Amino acid sequence: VATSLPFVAPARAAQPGTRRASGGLLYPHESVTRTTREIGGVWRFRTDPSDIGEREGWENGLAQFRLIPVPASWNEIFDDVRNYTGTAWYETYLNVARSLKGQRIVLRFGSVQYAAKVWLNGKAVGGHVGGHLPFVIDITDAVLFDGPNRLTVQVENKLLLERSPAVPDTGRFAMTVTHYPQTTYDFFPFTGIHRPVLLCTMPEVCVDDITVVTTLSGRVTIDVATSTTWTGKAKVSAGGSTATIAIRDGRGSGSLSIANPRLWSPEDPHLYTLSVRLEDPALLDEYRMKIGVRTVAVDGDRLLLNGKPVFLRGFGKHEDFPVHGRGLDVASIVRDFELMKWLGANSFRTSHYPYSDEAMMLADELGFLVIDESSGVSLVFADPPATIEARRLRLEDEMRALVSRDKNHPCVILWSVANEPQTKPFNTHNVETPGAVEAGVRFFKSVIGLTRTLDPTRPVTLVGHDYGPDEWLELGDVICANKYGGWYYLVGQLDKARGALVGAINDIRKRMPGKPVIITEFGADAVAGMHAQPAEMWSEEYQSEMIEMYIEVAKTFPFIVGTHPWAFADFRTSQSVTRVGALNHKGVFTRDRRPKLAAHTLRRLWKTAGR
Ligand code: GCB
Repeated sequence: VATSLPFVAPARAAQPGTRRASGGLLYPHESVTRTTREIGGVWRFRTDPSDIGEREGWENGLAQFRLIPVPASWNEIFDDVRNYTGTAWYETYLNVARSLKGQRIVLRFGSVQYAAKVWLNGKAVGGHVGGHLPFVIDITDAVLFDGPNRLTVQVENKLLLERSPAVPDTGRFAMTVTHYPQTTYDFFPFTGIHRPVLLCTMPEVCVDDITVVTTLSGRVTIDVATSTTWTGKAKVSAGGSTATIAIRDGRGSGSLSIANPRLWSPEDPHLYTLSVRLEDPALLDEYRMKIGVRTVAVDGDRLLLNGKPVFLRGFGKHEDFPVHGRGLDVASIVRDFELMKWLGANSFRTSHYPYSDEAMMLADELGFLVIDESSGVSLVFADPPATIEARRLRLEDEMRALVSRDKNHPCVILWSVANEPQTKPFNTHNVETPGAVEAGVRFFKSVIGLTRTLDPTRPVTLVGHDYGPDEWLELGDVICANKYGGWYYLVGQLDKARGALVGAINDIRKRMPGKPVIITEFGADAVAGMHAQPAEMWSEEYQSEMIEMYIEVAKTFPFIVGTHPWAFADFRTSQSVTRVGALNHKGVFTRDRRPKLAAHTLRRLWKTAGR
């Protein structure tokens, strides 16, 4: 499949030695020196299935279009593009106030799935490849102050082998296609501008990146990078404590001490406001963000928050909402957190890709512990070495961006670099590929090693099958395993599944001793309203009994530090013979967030026993 190459064409040439490309993906909070405005609402939209738009100059104005909401997935909005993941164009017009002249002006896209090219007034200003994480484009020199600016975004989401998530080449996969659209992962390949597009202004010399590390005594270490190779002083303050950090050539480090800190935890998610002010001596820039004082560590087979063992009750989720698709829906996110609180959950995993800034900020505020996962899903180590290598480079880039964006969130307690990597091709589940295990070991050693270097303060994991391979699972600090006995095997036999589960857990322990274990997935599909006595597959009773059984068994093993039923809510996936209504029905809530029997069961278990 032909695809256009990514390009990054900065509108403003970097001034050698003074200005550097924005490395930080910090959320662009407003302050007395900064503004942030959402360029949302209804945009113009046109599909480009034959990729003729660039040749025809669609960046100079869309001749034909229909109207589309931003953010949202186009697949949930228009029937004719329900399964379309190719190229499409978005266009909107914006005015920029003259009073902002002299400021640095950037566009920050929260997530465009999958590749984006951006024009302002017909001029290429930048682009990005990879969904789920933000990118920033400097448009200072491209903005017009005397009339509307035309903003054009080309979005393209071809399902390709080397992308993340990866889709196997159709030649190999077509023989056994069971999913339409063709994906090997079990969620719908939603497409569009999925998160807010922000127009942000800030002073030319401004805070570009901050890294905060806290200790239990209240010491807050702060690394600051500025947008230019500036030398001067940064005043930092939080929790009534202040300090001055010397910035030399755009970088500086220092610390402050918060006396008697109120530690961040699910029970008391206390946040302090950190302010970083660049002064010359007049105020140049102020950046403010919320921080939590807390530590996380793995000690033997325990997971520690603030030095005390913690148990994760929660879910694997999806960013998947009726009508919005994967598009940001703040009301639904707040509702989801409310429902998780109602159940007594204290955590979730961002399966199977990084979630929105907005979700992460709410998790900080509401005290959810987050396993922050990359989009490394469907990694197959039977693929050609060149493909595997391309994926490694891509995933490492993603981890750099993910850590850059999320490193200061107290909610993030564990990085997950992948979900269920495979040794075998998807269409030949019984064929072992020689060298696949070793290829995976090299791959994960590299990705996990890099992640530990990027963030030495948090443990790292990869989420695998309980059957391994062990060589991969044991590379992480925590063993995360997904288990489906009683559903995909031992079909309909909960009694046997219980015995198998006990055996499997003992086995994991024997094979990979001394590490904490989280069961990151288990569950059964239940079509809401389907009932059976005795419990049978697809009924609410079967799902409820299965989830209760897994939780009861897991409780008896002290080295299990978390159980995450799969999934929080039903979610869209490709059409297949196993997915009724193109939905995965393993949600304990329906897609429109009505509780199934299992939700009430979880509430009883989690509210009373706490595990
Ligand atoms: C898994 C995957 C998840 C699927 C789930 C299922 O192991 O990690 O993405 O949705 O199984 O329901 O089959």
